[in-house]
Amino acid sequence: MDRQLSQENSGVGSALGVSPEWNGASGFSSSPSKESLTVTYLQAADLSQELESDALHTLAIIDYGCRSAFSAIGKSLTLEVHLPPLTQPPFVEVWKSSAPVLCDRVQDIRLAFTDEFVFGCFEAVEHSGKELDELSRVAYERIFEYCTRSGFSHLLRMWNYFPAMNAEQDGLERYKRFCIGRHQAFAASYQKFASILPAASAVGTQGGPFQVLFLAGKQPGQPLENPRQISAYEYPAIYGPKSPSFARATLHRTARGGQLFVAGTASIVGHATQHQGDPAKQTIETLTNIDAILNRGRHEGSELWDINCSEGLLKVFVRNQEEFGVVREVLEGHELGKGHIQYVLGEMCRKELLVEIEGIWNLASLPHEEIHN
Ligand code: 3EB
Repeated sequence: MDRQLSQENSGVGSALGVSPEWNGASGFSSSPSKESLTVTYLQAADLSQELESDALHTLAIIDYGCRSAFSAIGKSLTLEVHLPPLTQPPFVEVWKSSAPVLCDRVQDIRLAFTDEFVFGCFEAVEHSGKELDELSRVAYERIFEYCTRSGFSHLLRMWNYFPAMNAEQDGLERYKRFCIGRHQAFAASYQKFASILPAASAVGTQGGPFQVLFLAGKQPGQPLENPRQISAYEYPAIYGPKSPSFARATLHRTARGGQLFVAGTASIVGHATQHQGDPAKQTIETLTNIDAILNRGRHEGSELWDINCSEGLLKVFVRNQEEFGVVREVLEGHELGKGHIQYVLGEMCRKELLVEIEGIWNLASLPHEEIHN
């Protein structure tokens, strides 16, 4: 059995977000969210028991291809993403809030929301004849429109999933078309949008619809960049006609401290792919990039944040099933590999990239004298 899942079973630190040491340290420069969010990985078989036994309210349940029967639930957003888990038994990802949840549907967006947060998913089956730049522009425009009208104005995290990411569509790679549409929507809706971009992941699925998942809130998050990497929104045009619109991480403050949402991170330094053909070295480079982002997070703003790198919730996207073992071995030998980890099969946006890792880390506010570097 998978090591992380057996930890879940024994109830050891299964929830990310509620930690007894966090007792509402304050001193935020902008209003923190009052609710807390928690994210966990569960075995699908344990889902119903876990949901009943918990005082928290379930916002969203994301099923990575194990097709468990969710029909009984209905009080939260349930999503199926076609990224096959690489370990058994299959897992589901559960987002919870301390506040009650309601569900809704607006055009092609399914939603679950609380007073302060919304988790949503734009979903559309692709039709031949309609190019991906058009579909991604429409998806982003609808999401922005919903967020503006509903008052959940601040995007905190986004995930983009669609099949055949590296295949060409009318002479241009589908990922590049996706980036064009997303860029058009951001540019049309927000002036100087770099300062409001959320952390994101973009991963090629094994089939299924085009999906854009999003978490938005009533309070803004703080976008962070990685000093080892050029901001994706400033990538040169060799990677596509329009640059990818996302931040390397979003720092989100809550009454308990907060969370750092780290975007899909790969073996890229500056803007160049490193270690072509070497999954082990790509994994190490990716972890070095994540370490650099966590260090940025620790010193963000006037606050000093305590982030325990070995307590993250990580999702690892692996391009080739046969390289999964190598990727896992490297990660498990690293401090970041002590967190809760799930591995899924997925395609990265550049053909040379073999692995991408995203994660969520809790933040606790530290008094200034506790920082030594
Ligand atoms: C990169 O750093 C790797 O287009 O939304 C990672 C996360 C990547 C998100 C996106 C792309 C995206 O450029 C690829």
